[in-house]
Amino acid sequence: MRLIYLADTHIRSGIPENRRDDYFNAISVKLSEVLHLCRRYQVDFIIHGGDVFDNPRPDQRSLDLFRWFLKELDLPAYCVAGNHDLIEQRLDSLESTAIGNLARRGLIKLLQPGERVCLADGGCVLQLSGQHFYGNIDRQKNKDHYMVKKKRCDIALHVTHGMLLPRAFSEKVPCTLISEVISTEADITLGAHAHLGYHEVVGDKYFLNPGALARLTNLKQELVRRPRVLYIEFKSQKTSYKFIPLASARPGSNIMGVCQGDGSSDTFRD
Ligand SMILES: [Mn+2]
Repeated sequence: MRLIYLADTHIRSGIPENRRDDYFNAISVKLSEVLHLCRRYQVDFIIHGGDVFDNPRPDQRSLDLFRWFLKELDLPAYCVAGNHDLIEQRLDSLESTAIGNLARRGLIKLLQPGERVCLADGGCVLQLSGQHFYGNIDRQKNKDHYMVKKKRCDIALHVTHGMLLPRAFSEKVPCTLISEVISTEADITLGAHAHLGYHEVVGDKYFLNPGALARLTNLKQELVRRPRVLYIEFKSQKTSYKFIPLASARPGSNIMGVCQGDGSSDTFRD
């Protein structure tokens, strides 16, 4: 079983405040490259970690782009909702959002809280689960939403859209530390929301976030970060993965406006 994971595409037709290129064209080209990678690596499905759109009810051009991507992909697309996919960060708004609509039409499959999807292939049973974003997800004392239990599977993979981080980013940004969720039974936890990404291995547990496909924040790290996706392959005895930088992503210095913060002040945006 092979998959590609991408996150935080923030599809929108307007130009974000920190960009000075044709943002819509940039995200279109990146999605084309993701399609190319899916074919080259012969993946069985993709996972999107949320913030598909920059807005819960995007304009037609943005909707058309993502629908084109799904049609060309022609594979199952599992997804969790990000904060930008929800109205006022309310999980009960999901039904009336663009990704809620795509799920109703069977174009994407939302990984609903508490649900486990079992996929079996070549002697490997994969358990797939996810957690949508919701307001205050990172202020809960109970970290259960970031954790999952394994049931009759070889590998468990849990996808989350929240501020899961190896280290605190800023006192002003609520987060959940990987050390707080280390009792999860997920072999791989896929992160989103934290746009700069991370790669943490604790014992035999992997916490992987390739970072956002879109560069939107005015953090100086965005000047040097290359957007990437994560490729994972499950075989009966062995799981392997690699981050794949997108060749089509232009250097940050060519596309970003003035970047000044390093995240320690309130320059952070997700
Ligand atoms: Mn985001």
